[in-house]
Amino acid sequence: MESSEAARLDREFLALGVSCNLSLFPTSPLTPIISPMRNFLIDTDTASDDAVALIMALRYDDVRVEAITVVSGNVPVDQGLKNALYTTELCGADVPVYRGEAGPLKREAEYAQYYHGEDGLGDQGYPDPKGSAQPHHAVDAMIDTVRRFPGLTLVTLGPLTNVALAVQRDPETMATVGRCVVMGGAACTVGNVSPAAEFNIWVDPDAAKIVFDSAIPIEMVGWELSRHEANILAQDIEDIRAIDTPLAHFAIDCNDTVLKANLNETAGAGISLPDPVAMAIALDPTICTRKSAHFVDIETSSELTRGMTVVDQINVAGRDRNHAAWGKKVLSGRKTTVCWELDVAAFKSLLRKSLT
Ligand SMILES: [Ca+2]
Repeated sequence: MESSEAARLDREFLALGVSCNLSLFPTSPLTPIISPMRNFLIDTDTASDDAVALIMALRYDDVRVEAITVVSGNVPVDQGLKNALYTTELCGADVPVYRGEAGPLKREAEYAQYYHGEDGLGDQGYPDPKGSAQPHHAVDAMIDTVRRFPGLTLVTLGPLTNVALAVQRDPETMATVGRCVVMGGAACTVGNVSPAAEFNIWVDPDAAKIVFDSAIPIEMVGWELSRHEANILAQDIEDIRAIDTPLAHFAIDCNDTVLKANLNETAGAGISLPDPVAMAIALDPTICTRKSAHFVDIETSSELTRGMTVVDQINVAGRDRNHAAWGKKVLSGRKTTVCWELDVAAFKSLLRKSLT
């Protein structure tokens, strides 16, 4: 069977909520163990919306989070590590957390503490986590986890530095990822860190290009899906507060600086939650109500459009006149699934359910 065909069948299988894992210690080396659980690996620059996304995955019925890998992004990597550990402990989850790269492949680290708070969790004075990171590097852990759970779902919530290094080190293993849901980019629309680019891709465009050029089957969830009515508005905040659990209050409290910054920065009311939107689509693919596959390339050299996710929306990249810029991508045949529309009510419902 062609590997792409196998990957397609695996993805369809996963969409049915069933995964086929090769255990480290199977009863027979050739007998796959059918598990009712879907295996997730989450790469995160853990700040406030990442924390909410982690809760959603950790509390979802048929999903087992096998590993959390942390990368520099919204906050420095050690702060993100603390936040990821704190969030898993809030959920009572026993998931290994790994420290990854402290900055982009070729550029200086850039953070978004003006948006998420100095500690990334709204500066609420949360205590340090009780646990600590695993001794192995996140990139090693990522490759090892993908190897152990072929067909797993990789969800990326931060810059793609860790994933790019894993692709460079072991492209064959990384190509066995079943789905890769990327929170990142802005498909044919404005950016949030520059007019052209969204933060995760802008921070490390070189890494994003490596990942988008790879054989990993990417579903791109741009930040525009988390705008406007997808914001957690005053009534949504009231509904979540009314759940009255520690997780519900945490989800709102840790986004306190986001609530204020969102209003100042984009004149948008409410809390913007890009990572939970992407996680919702990873957990329940039907929450993305319109998607299509396109060639997508990442701008790495221009200062004006650094980190722009250029989507061949109307399929013109293959024309002769575009050969210099797009020929290599078109020849590779590697398209990205772009998510265009969100079932907002289903997203918010899933979010509330995870906080009960
Ligand atoms: Ca994030």
